[in-house]
Amino acid sequence: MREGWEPWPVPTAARYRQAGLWAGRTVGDLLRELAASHGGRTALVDGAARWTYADLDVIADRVCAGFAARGVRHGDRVLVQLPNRAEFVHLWLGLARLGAVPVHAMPGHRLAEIRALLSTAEPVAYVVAERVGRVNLRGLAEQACAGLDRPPLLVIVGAHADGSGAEVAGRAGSTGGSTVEGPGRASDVMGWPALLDEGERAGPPARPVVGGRAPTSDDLVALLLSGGTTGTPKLVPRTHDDYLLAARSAAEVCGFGTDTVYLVVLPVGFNFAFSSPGVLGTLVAGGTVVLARDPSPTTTLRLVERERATAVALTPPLVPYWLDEFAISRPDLSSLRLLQVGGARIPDDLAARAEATLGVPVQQVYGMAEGLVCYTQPDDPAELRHTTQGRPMSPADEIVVADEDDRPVPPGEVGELLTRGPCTLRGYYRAEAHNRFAFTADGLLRTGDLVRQLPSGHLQVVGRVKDQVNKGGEKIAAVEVEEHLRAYPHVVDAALVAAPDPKWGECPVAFLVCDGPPPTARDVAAFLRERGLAAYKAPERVRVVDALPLTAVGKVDKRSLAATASAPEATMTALPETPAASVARGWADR
Ligand code: J2J
Repeated sequence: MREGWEPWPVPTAARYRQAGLWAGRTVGDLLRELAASHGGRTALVDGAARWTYADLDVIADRVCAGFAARGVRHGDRVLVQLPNRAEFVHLWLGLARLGAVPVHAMPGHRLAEIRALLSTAEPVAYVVAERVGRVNLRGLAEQACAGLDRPPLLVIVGAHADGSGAEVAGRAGSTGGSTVEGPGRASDVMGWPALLDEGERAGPPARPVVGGRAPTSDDLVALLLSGGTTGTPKLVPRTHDDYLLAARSAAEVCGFGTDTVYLVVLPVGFNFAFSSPGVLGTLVAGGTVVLARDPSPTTTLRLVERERATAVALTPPLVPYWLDEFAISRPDLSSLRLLQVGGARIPDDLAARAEATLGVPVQQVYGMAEGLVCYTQPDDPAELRHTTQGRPMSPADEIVVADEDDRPVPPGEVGELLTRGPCTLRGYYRAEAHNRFAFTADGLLRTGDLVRQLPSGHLQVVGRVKDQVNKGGEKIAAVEVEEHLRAYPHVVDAALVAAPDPKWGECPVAFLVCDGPPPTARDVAAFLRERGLAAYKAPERVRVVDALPLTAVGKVDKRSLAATASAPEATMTALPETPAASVARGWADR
């Protein structure tokens, strides 16, 4: 056990190294090599600004030295909440060089999620955008950190297109520093440009260490947010070795090279957009990453044309919007060679329609922050491309389709996917109790996904055993929302289930047991927002029931709830009388 996380068993790690899967290189080393071999090539584009590989190498040094000057050390965590802008990539590469570990928060996260991340990861710094759209993220960050015993250094990335953060530096004087008063200790605040200036003054780090050591390839390079099924978000530890393998294998599988131009439409901190092959896979291959600040189809299709993008990744709900926009504006997509779709299952007919309309092969990507990622191939037969979610990217990925006793089901039958491999974690970060049932005794991860494997090896994701709603790629842990719902006045009990939804694939529906006036969906959304929950987690509909139905073993029977979740409101006065429902009523009446 390393600090807070479980590495692979020593013989397994040795096997991965011997096989050359883990290359023994850090991201910092790789960036130096890339700067030497592709120095003058464009690596990153954000709006009108461009950075070469040589530029990125210099900036990574500066970021590394800037944080080191502020006392951030190897192994320290840094919470990151930034939209799609160049600073995310600069920061990530700089932290990798220092050996400090970015924790990927999403721009849509609010007080509840951020507080949970602060408490689990105990970051020493929190890099946050001044605002995203109309949301004041800086205010949120200050509020989240108020009262902490050891508040992190707040580093604010300004709202300006050039990232200058003028208002922060202006307010804070020449050093760019200030403090925020809270009930606990005060947070130090500085602007991103001031951090870079400090880094530049300190000079390139001969050894990027302050009392620590330089990172090695078996150290953590990032903590990713798991889709999760629990009340508190779980963090996935990724090492330099395993994350670079994921990016490299993905780049190979997807045919990425120096001529690749990858357009980032999904949030850059999402594992799909960052490493499948995403940002990291494009950089590993020596290609160009283009960040779309705005995910609207109008902007992104124009960017494909302007930057001659060759690959892009979308979640299923975005695809129809792309097709509509394409029909209207007819952009030139002749550069595009790959349209990746993943995060949730794309309807088979939509995958076929997207290919036919855009004239670009659709690649289905079924992956998880935990590590395993599967891809279909452009030269797979159409049937497999449109109806399956692909094959694991590395032959070293072990998969078992298992029954409830962890035994393999007969070929072609549906079971839970269990997996183990050179990119797949062996334990969530600081989550010992959870780890005991999230893995089998042999260290296989229980993915919670119900799959079927075809003779070709391709997987079809047909359902889920985990208690989660997948709203078009955004994962909602039912337990987390239910805890908040139970705090609503007069709500005695609550269950959140997935209902089919034409736009999102699934949407959350809440079943509430009330002992007073029941709330509407609108009341509930406002309440959850006040409690600091991200907006996408609010239930689309609220159903009021006398009691929650229970299964034979006394668990809430979510299956029977899901079956009624999309029924019209008028028919919902009572649930169908199942034996479990009557048991529930009996229990509730006691
Ligand atoms: C059905 N369900 C899918 C798909 C993910 C690449 C792509 C996606 C993610 C991701 C990722 C699905 N069809 N094509 O990290 O690197 C559901 C499954 C899975 C969960 C993981 C990547 N693609 N899913 O979505 O950690 O239920 O990662 O277990 O956010 O999303 O969610 P997450």
